[in-house]
Amino acid sequence: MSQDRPIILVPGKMHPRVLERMTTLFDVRQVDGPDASLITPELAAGVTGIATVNNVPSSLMDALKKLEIVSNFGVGYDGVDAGHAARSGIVVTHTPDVLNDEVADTAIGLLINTLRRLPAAEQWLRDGRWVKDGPFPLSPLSLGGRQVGLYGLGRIGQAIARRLQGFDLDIAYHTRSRRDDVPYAYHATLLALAQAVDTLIVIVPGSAETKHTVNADILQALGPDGVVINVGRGITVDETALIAALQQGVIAGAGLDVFEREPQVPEALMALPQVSLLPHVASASVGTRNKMADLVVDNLASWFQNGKALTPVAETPFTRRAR
Ligand code: NAP
Ligand code: 8YV
Repeated sequence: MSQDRPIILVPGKMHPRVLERMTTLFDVRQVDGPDASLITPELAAGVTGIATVNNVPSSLMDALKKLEIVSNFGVGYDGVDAGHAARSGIVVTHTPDVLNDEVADTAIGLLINTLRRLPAAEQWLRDGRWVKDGPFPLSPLSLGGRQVGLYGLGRIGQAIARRLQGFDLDIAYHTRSRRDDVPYAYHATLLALAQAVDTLIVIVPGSAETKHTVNADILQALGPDGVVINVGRGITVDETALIAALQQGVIAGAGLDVFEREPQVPEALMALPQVSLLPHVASASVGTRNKMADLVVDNLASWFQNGKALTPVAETPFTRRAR
């Protein structure tokens, strides 16, 4: 083991560019998962940083006596116990902004796919049904004239809203704090937003506060033309209530990139033709994932070289000296 290089633990899978770049800067150690029982005495005494894909429980932090920094691959860090990190003087970093455009573009694509059933139309063509059976059935829904509500209007929510403006759609939003820098209608509650719109785009973080907030009442409020698009976190939408609402025609459709128990997707959702499903790919282009990978490594490098993380999460704003 090198005495000079910080020891960075990778507990589980990691983007290859992160591993490749880290190898030139750090002493990199890999274990199968974020399990404290996998930590040897040597790791416990030596590891000062972690690179993770959104999975570091407090037990792993506690097992690493010299841990200073957790660098998360992803802007959402609901799988990292940032509260515990803050109390323990450990900085947590994430990858904001570099993925805004990719995720916003995917949200718009998923919205249109859901409304116009374009994946099913392509499958119709590929299956030879255009030749055999004639034109694909008309889509019951379209984008024009929709009232769109954004649940979340942060970095990505605003990028989605800017794109929606290009479609001449009415845009409203719900967040805890009203923004004074946007022209969209604000609703102080999610229910008020759902009553005012027919299309709800979910782009809030997954948290105890947002868990299952898109529930039966919210779906009822969206109404029979209602469509839910979720590109935030699966936990925010009550999947059981969503399936029931779709089966019973309480709402008209849903487009989901994220799920409650990934990679498991309920059979009942897959059986519904008015649903468009993606395997958590909103940021998943080579270029955007490379930018995220670089930010994971740059945060670690900046912390150990300059004592300051580039993009710490709000809970852990401290520098290396003041922690
Ligand atoms: P952000 O800039 O922090 O924005 C979060 C927004 O959610 C803010 O407008 C915030 O406003 C609002 N919010 C947070 N908690 C809320 C609550 N309890 N009730 C109502 N509004 C709430 O985050 P971002 O960069 O836009 O990313 C948002 C999330 O998208 C990430 O945390 C991640 O989970 C998800 N994401 C998913 C993918 C994917 O691959 N599908 C990719 C990237 C990100 P207030 O603080 O004023 O409430
Ligand atoms: C993740 C995401 O990076 O950034 C987020 O919050 O959800 C994605 O971009 C992806 O889940 C990593 O595999």
